[in-house]
Amino acid sequence: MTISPETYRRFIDSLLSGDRAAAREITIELLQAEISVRDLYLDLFQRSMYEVGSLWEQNRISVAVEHMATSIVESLLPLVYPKIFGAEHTGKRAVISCVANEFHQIGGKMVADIFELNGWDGYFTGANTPLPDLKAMIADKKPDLLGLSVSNAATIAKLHAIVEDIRSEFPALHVLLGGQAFLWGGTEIIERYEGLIYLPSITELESFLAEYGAHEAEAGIG
Ligand code: B12
Repeated sequence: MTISPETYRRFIDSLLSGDRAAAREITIELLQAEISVRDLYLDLFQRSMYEVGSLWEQNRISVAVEHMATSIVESLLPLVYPKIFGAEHTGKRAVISCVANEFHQIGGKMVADIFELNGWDGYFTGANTPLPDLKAMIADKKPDLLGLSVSNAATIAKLHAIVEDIRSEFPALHVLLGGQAFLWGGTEIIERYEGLIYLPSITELESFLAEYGAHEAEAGIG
């Protein structure tokens, strides 16, 4: 479903002016019109957050306005829960995490929601998760996949050590990487370790999960 330029404009204006009721109303209208979770997340929430980011970068809005817009978008994500948690469960599990010192959590939250939508249990640890605690969560939940969300380019330098540490304890665990940090480089890490996959957005994640399911069905697993 395409979001009209007028609707998008109304939405971004509501974020920048702090009109929570209007932002919520627009989201509900789109859900009632049967927009897919992917389209809502990418074409409304992600697009508007990227615009907020560039307005902030150009000093056209204050940090306070950026924080306000971010908090409104975060508060709207649960509106899709009735759609997400209705899926039949496959028994597959994913742990999604933002590593230590990574405070951007909306992308990771969306990723966890897409897992749920596809019948997985998506455990989301949130922003700034210390590595020992992340490893304890992996030991507890025994996920089929781990997703790491990295937005801050400065985190990329620490990613090798993080992946190595996780791999030494969980050698067979496949790791998905995503987030805007990779726009500035760093994807070469996937060449260094087996079972490491970079996916730029939830569109590629949906295709990946469809293929994963098909592969397992073919192999008679699951
Ligand atoms: C909101 C925001 C913040 C908030 C975050 C609060 C929160 N609750 O999440 C706060 C205020 C904490 C923040 C802080 C900072 N921020 Co900031 N922030 C943003 C902003 C405006 C929006 C982020 C967002 O929610 N995007 C929307 C989501 C949906 O998009 P996404 O994260 O890309 O996720 C999608 C994909 O990448 C992918 N994906 C993401 N993770 C994963 C994981 C897996 C496994 C997979 C498969 C896919 C996947 O799927 C998602 C859906 O498609 C961006 C602007 C932008 N362009 O995004 C800047 C931005 C990310 N921030 C930036 C910066 C510089 C900072 C600070 C360094 C600023 C400062 N000087 O303090 C700090 C760093 C803090 C830290 N240590 O992490 C820069 C990063 C630049 C860079 N080279 O690193 C950006 C790009 C702004 C800019 N244009 O300069 N920020």
